[in-house]
Amino acid sequence: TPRVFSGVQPSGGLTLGNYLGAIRRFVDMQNDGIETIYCMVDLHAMTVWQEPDALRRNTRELAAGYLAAGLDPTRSILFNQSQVPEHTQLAWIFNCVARMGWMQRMTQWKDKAGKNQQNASLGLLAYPSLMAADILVYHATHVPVGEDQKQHIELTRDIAIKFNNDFGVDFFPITEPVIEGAATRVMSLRDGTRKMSKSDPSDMARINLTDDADAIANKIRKARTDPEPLPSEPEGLAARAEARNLVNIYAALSDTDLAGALREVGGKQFSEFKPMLADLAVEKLAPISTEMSRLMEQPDEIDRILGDGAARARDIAAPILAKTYEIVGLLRS
Ligand code: AQP
Repeated sequence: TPRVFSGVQPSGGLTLGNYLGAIRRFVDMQNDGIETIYCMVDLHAMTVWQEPDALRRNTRELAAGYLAAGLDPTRSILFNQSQVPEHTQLAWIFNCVARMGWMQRMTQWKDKAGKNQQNASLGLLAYPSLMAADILVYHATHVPVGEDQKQHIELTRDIAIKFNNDFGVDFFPITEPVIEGAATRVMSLRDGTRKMSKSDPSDMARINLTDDADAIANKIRKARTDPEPLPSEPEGLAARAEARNLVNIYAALSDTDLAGALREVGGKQFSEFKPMLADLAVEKLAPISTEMSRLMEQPDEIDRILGDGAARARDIAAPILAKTYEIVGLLRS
């Protein structure tokens, strides 16, 4: 039977990229009646420096974002990673299964570590091993993610395969990534070659789920574009990264694809298209942001939901970890 796991880092406010690429898909899978487990991966966030107060606030804000977007704590398990110690316990075993070279090949490691790799945290290098543990400690079969996480899911599969081979067992499943929809890779509003990211130093590069209508309209108005009108076919966007990104966002928000969106907006100038996009974004995001603000006024309720989710997550993870310990020969008495 399928079991879905995914997570988002509380490393800043949620972006439209996180929403369209991941969280909206999480909600769809929950509503399809699949068993769904969604995590706030606070231990991943701290692989780069986080102010303790900001980490606490961002974890609650992420929980509020999950709930406001439609995740239901009675139908999905919602929790933060550090409250379920089985993740780090399994990650240690995976650190001993995975190879250094696998980690060093990851593009996220190269991007985030930058030129001075010697000065990056050891946690940042080991990130994919903890991610494999997040997934496999539940024997999850499917992981909805944005395009940027595909490489890490492949590494999760490699770790599962090597573990099963090394110990001669058929224990960990070979997890499938689920990368679907018009917006698996939402790009920066300032640079169509970079992905929209929470940690981009420029706030103008992203739409935050907490942005108000004026901020959204302003960011879309100032978004980088080119002088040509929109084409009528997707091929016409091939060499126009910024234009393609805005039409992609429009398509995702109106539940269609690039071709469908261009049937509606093809031929328009940006002066006409941008206000349409801003109106649509406000229409879709305002209810989420209003609900997030309401929930953020009830931190105790959020903490209660996360505590309850962690207890339910541990009920699944603990026996899988115990079996793993037995397989590898860690003595229990
Ligand atoms: N721009 C994006 N387009 C589509 N999907 C995206 N995701 C992130 N950015 C985009 C998806 O959101 C999920 C959670 O991401 P994450 O928080 O675990 O880490 P990330 O991919 O590193 O996201 P950010 O926003 O860029 O965070 P920072 O700046 O902290 O690194 C994942 O499924 C991801 O694919």
